Parts: sequence; C-alpha cells; structure tokens
Amino acid sequence: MTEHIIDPSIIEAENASRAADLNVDYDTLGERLDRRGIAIDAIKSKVAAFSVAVPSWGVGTGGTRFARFPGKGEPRDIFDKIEDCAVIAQLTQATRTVSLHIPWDKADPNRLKQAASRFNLGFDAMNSNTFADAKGQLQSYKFGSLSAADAATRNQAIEHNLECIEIGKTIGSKALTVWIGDGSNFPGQVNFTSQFEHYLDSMKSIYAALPEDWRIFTEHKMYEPAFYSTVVQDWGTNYLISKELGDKAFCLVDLGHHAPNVNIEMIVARLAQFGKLGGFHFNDSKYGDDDLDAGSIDPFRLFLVFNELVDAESRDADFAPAHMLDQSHNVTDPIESLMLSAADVQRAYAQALLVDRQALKAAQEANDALAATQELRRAFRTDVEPILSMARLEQGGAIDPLATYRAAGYRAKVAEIRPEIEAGSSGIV
Ligand SMILES: [Mn+2]
Repeated sequence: MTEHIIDPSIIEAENASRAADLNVDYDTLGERLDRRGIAIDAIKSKVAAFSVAVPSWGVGTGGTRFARFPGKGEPRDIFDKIEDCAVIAQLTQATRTVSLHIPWDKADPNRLKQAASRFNLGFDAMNSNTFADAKGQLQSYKFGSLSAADAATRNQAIEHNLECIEIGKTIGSKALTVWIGDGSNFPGQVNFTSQFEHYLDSMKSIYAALPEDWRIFTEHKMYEPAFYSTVVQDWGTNYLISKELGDKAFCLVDLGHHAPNVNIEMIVARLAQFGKLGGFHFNDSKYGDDDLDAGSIDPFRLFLVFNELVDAESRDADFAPAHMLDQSHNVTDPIESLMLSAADVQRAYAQALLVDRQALKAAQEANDALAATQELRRAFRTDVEPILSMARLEQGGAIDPLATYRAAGYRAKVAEIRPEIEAGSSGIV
C-alpha cells in the first residue's frame, strides 16, 4: 500500500474544482488532433507512462558561487529528501524514481530502500562525487580525482565509485553516473594525454565492477570547476570514453553543459544513431551551466531534443534513455520548480509525439524546407496541457500540481518540524 504525504482528499477537492474545464479542454483538443489523424488517448497513454527521475540534491535549495539562501522547511537528510520527492511524484505522477548522490545521501541502504518503497518510489542512477573532498578522506581531489597524477588519489576515487555501485545494488539502482571536475586552470598545468590516460584507466577499473545488468553513464561538461581545460569536455570525448569502455557505457547529456547556441539536438541524434546515448540531465540555460528549470528559457530547444528522441524511438522500440532533472533552485521552492520542470519535460515529449513523421520525411525528401519546419512548429505550438493534466488526474495526481501543493500547505507544515539548516554544499553538477 503506497503511503501518501499529501492528503488525497485535498487533491480530490482541488481536482473537483478543475475537472469540468479540463474535460471540455481535453475533448476540444481531442477533436483538433483527430483532424490531424492523431488519437489523443494514445498520446495520453505515452505521456502517462513517461517518468523523469528527481535528483535528491534538487529538493534542497541551491546556491551560487557567491551565496546560498536556505529556504524554510528544507530537508535535513536523505529521508526528508525522499519525502519531498514523494510529494512531487504524488502530485505530478511523472517522477517515479529518485537519483542519489554519494556521499551526500549516504545511509543504511536497507533503510533507503524501505523509505522509498513506502511511497512506491524506485532509485534511478547512482551519482558518485569526486569533485569535492568528503570529510576525513585521505587524499584530496584538489588536483583531480580519476585523472589525478597521484595514483593513491586515483585509487581512492575508484574505490568511491565501487562503493556507489555496492550501495546501488542493494537499493535496486541499475546505473552509475560519473561526472568529474578534473581539468586544469593554466596552460601547461597538465599533460592532456596522460591525464586522459589516467582517467580511462580509472574508468576501466570501475567498469569492470559493473554488474551485468548495469549501465555506466559519463557526463561531459565544457568547463567549471576547471576553467582552462576539462578532462571530459565535450560529447566527442564522451563518445570516445563510451567506446573505450564497452557495451555498458553510454554518454549522458546535461543540457547546460554546452557552449551557448550549440546544437544539442544534433548531438542527441548522433549519440542515438550510434547507440551511445545513455540519458539526460534536464535543465535550462542562458549562458552556461545555469541549472535553471527545464523549459524555462528555451522550451523550443527542449522540444527539438525530444523530437530526436521520438524519432529514435520510432526506429528502435528498445530505445530507452534515462531521464533525470538536474537543476539548482536558488529563488524558488525546489518542490514547485521540480514539479513544473517534470511537466515541462513531459510537455516536450507530448509535443514531439504530435509530429507527423511521414509528412516530415516527405517534406525532407522533397527538399521542402518550409513544409518540414512547419511540421515541427505545428507540433510545438500545440497546447498539450489538457493531455498532461488528464494523465495526472487519471493516475491520482493533481490537475494543477502547483496550486494543489500550495493549497496543501506542505512547506509550512514541514517547516515546523524541520529546523533551519546552515548554508552548505549546494551541489550543482
Ligand atoms: Mn548534470
């Protein structure tokens, strides 16, 4: 029996006030889609089955290099975080898994498993952390971790990743995501080649410990915290890594980890074509790794990414990249941001499902650029909100997650039992 944190009667009352309008909106959209040869219920089913993982670190208030402004009722530990994730899942019905970050979320794995199963939550990819020093660790990662010049430091970083796999095995995770901050700040500080050799050797040791049914995801990022060079700086290097490691290794695309204006959807297409697209960290960006809410800056780009994913899905039924949000919430209630972001990712998926693939192909083959791009724009301009709302309603979620969350007064309630915590690591990866 799944436990509910938000009293279902609150959700029912909130939904009751919106159900009549939703039914009209859904039927109207259904008629319009029907004229385009699209069955709205089929789209709704796919949207309902869609899930994006919530990062445990996302439910805490984030920060910048300059400051962190803690919010009220912030989670004190991973168990509070799991409860916050359960609220997001209950209201949106779009986030069935939680992604843990070790050592931030370190706890008895059996307790973690129990805590999540109370709310019928599963665990997504494990995330290792060798970009910061953990309390009491022997070697420092100041000058690198998996690619460090010092063998003892590399070994410690490898051991940490092996520990993440062990924890993950107990809690039912099936993947490890590795992102390192290794790089350099000065020309000449490191030898690019030997640094990357060290990295590959370390990753091979980690790969060797992966269970048979696990995947390993490597995440590229152009810069930061190293500002002159970064070891895994772009998708090309990421692809090389996945090829060097083997069939269980895949590339993870974090939308914020590219230079402005980079054609990310094309990177997605390339990685999918060659079977190396592992998954996503969804967020949005104006300038760099801003970790803004998914779809808040450039929803068209998010749609174009999903257009490639649906295209890949249409060619390969087994195509199933991992979806996760990776955001930092500095000025909003993280639960609110994550709920809206999950819906925005779902929205991009729903819009991409509306693209008439045959018409698009015909336009492309006829070199009719405008007809092709109009096909995409028509899908993107369709307001699919009634589909998302109906999918939530039918699964016990909220037609309007934000309004329902506010009506439930969750944040004020947990603020009473969770004492304010000091500003700590914000965890932007
Ligand atoms: Mn990320």
